[in-house]
Amino acid sequence: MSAADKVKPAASPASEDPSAIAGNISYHAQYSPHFSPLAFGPEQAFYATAESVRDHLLQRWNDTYLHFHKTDPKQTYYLSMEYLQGRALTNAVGNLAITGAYADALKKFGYELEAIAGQERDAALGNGGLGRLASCFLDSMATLNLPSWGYGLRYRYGLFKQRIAKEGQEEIAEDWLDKFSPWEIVRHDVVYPIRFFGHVEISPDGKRKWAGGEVLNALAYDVPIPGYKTKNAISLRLWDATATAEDFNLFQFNDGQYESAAQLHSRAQQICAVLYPGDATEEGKLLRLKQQYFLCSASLQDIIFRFKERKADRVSGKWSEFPSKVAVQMNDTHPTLAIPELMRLLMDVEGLGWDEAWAVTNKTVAYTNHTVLPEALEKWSQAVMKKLLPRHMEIIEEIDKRFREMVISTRKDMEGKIESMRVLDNNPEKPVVRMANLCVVAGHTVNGVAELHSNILKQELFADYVSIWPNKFQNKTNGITPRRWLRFCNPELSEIVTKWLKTDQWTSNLDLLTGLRKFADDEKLHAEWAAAKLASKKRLAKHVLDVTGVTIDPDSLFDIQIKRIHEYKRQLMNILGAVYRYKKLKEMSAADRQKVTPRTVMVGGKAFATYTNAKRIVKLVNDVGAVVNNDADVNKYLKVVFIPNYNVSVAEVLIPGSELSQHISTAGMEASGTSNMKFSLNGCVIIGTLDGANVEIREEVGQDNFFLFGAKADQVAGLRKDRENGLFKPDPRFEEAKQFIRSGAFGTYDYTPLLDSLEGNTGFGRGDYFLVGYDFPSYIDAQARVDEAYKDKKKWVKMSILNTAGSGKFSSDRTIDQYAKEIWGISACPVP
Ligand code: 7GP
Repeated sequence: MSAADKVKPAASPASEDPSAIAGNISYHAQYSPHFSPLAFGPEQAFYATAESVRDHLLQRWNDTYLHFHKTDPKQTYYLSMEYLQGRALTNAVGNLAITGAYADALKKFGYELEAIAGQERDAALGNGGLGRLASCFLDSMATLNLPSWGYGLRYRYGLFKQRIAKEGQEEIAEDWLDKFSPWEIVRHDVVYPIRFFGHVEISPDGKRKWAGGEVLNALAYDVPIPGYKTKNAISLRLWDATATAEDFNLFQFNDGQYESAAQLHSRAQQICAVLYPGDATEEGKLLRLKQQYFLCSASLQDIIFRFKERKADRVSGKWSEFPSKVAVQMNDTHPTLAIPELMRLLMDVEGLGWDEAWAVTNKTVAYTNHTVLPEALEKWSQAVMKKLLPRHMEIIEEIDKRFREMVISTRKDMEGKIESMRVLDNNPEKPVVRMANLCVVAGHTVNGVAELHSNILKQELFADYVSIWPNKFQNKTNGITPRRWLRFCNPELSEIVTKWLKTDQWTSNLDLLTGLRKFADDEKLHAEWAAAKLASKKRLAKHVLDVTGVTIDPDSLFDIQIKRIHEYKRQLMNILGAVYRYKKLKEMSAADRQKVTPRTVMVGGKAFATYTNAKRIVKLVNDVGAVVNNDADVNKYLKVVFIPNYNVSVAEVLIPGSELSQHISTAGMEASGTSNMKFSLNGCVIIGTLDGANVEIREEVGQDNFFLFGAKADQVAGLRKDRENGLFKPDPRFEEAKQFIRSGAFGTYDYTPLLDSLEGNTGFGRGDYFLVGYDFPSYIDAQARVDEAYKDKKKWVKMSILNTAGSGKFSSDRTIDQYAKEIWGISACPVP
């Protein structure tokens, strides 16, 4: 039956009355014909509903654009290669405060809003924490009415989808755009040319200009981002790469040379095909650099266009005004090319001299570092850079030269350090451009993402620069949006929080959560709190059954670790702990087993396609699960489940249902972590090391409500040295767990290389660099404390409440407010 058979179509979206909304949904089913007219199943209902909601968003987007245009405030542009937006429908109606109206409207078609929202595919244009952070930031920027936009790429396939097969993880292309995304609006009038390759031309007056090569187009797609309970909606502008009809060689085509006729079109498609294409080959490296430049060039051309658009007299310059109107934030080093690109546009296109262009660039760009892992600090081959971006390479060389001269002339004492501080590494074997150094030299501010991480940046990674620019370095502890990560994903707990605080204002002022502390012993609250948790655990158990076929017991302790699989995050320690627990259970008498706290250990996360050890870890978790879960002696006391295809919408089911979550990285390695904040906000207790934001979470929730173990960051270097000197004595429990796996207890797969990575002398990529062996005994002890604590229900619920109560600091509203005041210099500009 068609939608119109049920409800008469109505074109206007403006009303918030359920009947009018139902009419508008019916209208979209009818007149935005993506499907044939008679069908109106849940999928069709989702698209029609989303398009109806989009009408509301567009109205706000237009009003906001116009308002910013008129008031001409300073605006921030967030450049990021990643955004992990997840689903948008629940969030959009929630932020617009029209959830009830849409739920009622859908009932007229016989549908539940929650089920319809579940039809949506995740927009998975990100890899991990950095990408999800960018999405949380957009939500906060819009909510705080800040003039700000995000820029990214519109990947056709995003990050891969993970499937678990017999051999372990398999990657398949993510099909989020296979049908279409109802949230994006293509802007056919926002198109910029992007050049690659070519050469530098020098005119008679000495002016340099980039010419030749090949030119593609960047075409804008806007995803409106609504603020929470405000009229403001900002933009996530995603660039797609296109070629024109002129680039299509009709002559060749008619001559049967189909592929070469459309060569440029196919190259355009490659640019936005996937996030992080494999970079083992030269082609792969070139493609990644193309992607980065594509994002930077299109965004900066757009920023300059808007700068001019907002005041007529900017056509002829007034460039010194630019930094008072524009702030550019580089989300890690991927958008570093924004620096030479802004220099190029200012000098070669707008006619500024070097000093003037440099002053403008320096006052405009700032850099956030998200990791200290050496392999993630980008270095691009100078040869590749010269070939793809010859003019930018000249500019980078000049920046490098001027930096050296500055240090030599003003800081004689630093001369010995210059080589490692330079932008260029001219090592004849492998000359490279160091992107992080370029960001530090050119940006006005550099920040880390948690106190500990920012201190490590200042004391280690960027220590030499601190002595030159002591005021350049800041900390901005990460945050998460409380709307998506509590209000919308955990309605049961949200209601309880609102009821006890007697206000729902905590959704935009998360510090109000401290008000829960005074009820931490209240028995009534305990009962409600435990009931909400149980409901979420049941929902989670259903998800696990649906996607893995494994039945888990909602009365067992739900213990979760979800994040990208990486040796430094130490999922291997988690699984070794589970193996040890299993072995002990097997050795116990049946009577003793009954005293054990039943546990369900869940692990989820994607391993990068070429990261072999990470993939072995995925396989191991699955193999251990297959044995443990089918062992009738013990599976009442322990289950081990690998959750496939971890993404934002899976997190929204897992986090509310969690009781213990693991944030167990080697101290000093995890810049911040943000899922730790989400878990804690949802009343989950953390077992963790003093790493990243764990340190601050523990301070806020209280040390009694956090299971701490492991080496501290300042011990790590010494422990590695000791190990190198043969001073490390492994704990027998660690040996026992490894030996059990080696014995073949979990199948015939060869785990030798994985386990060997934990043996021998330390060194990167071998010899237990991440100190699993050193931390294992204290980890097992901490887990034993968890088991004991869980037996005391009252104590556990109190810990849970105090975790939520102590989470106020970790709102991304707080983080963004600090960026706005302390880095960007922007202020709120609400639509009246
Ligand atoms: C991550 C960090 O690993 C995580 O600790 C932090 O919470 C998050 O950024 C947000 O700041 N880094 C990445 O996701 C990443 O890809 C390499 O870093 C550039």
